[in-house]
Amino acid sequence: MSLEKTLHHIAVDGFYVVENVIQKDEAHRLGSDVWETVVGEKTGPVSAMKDVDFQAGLIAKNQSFAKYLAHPDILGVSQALFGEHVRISFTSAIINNPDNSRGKWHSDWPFNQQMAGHIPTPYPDVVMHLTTIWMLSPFSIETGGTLIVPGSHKSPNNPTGNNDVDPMAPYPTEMHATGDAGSVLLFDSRCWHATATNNSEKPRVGVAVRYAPWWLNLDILMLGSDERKRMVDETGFVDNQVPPVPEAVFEGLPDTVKPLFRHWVR
Ligand SMILES: O=C(O)CCC(=O)C(=O)O
Repeated sequence: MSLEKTLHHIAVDGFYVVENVIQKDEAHRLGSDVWETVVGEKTGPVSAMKDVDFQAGLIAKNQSFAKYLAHPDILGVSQALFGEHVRISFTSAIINNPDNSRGKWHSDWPFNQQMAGHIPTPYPDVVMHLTTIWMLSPFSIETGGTLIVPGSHKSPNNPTGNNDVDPMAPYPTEMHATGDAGSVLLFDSRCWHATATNNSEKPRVGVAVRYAPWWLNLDILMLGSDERKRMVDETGFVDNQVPPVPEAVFEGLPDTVKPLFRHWVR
């Protein structure tokens, strides 16, 4: 894979799938491990979406995939976009169970206009956050590979912001991001995307890892931060919440990965 090719596709199409980041059998093993962590510990509804199991801050509970987060094909792209001092903002397990419902078109934080912490529209045409979805089981049309609208990252708004696009309706140019287990979908977080229906008989296991430049304020995501008190607790608006990384978990991370999480240790 060439870094230039990935950067080219992210700039022009808004997304790209890098294959074989994790060896296929190992990716399947990690997928089972993540499934065990998320579904095995389930104590009640964990996602607003029917038949999607979700775990925010997965890294605090499961570190099996941690060493790959500094893989040069992925971290190299983040650093080319944001510079050396890149940080990870989210590690979310997303398990789409068979027959889950299709989700709404949205752009990720901080471009989702329904979250308290969002960049107001119209957005400047700048990459400010990189979403990666790690395929720990095959992503195909049948299993519900992420739906994406190519080129939508160039739009100054998205369907969370009343842009006259029905968030639930199929979009004419939509496509599925597909790849074998071990592939990684990368996209500019402005890119419109949605959960697809898993029409297979097995869970589709993904881990969404987002990379942020050092200058993007992530504190609203942290319970107890002043930004969260000011913008969420005191206003009644909502936003994602990312659990902290415990000190002991941080100490056990590979040295190449520690810099990506040290801002999140509590
Ligand atoms: O699971 C997917 O394919 C999409 C997940 C998604 O929309 C998100 O994490 O924002």
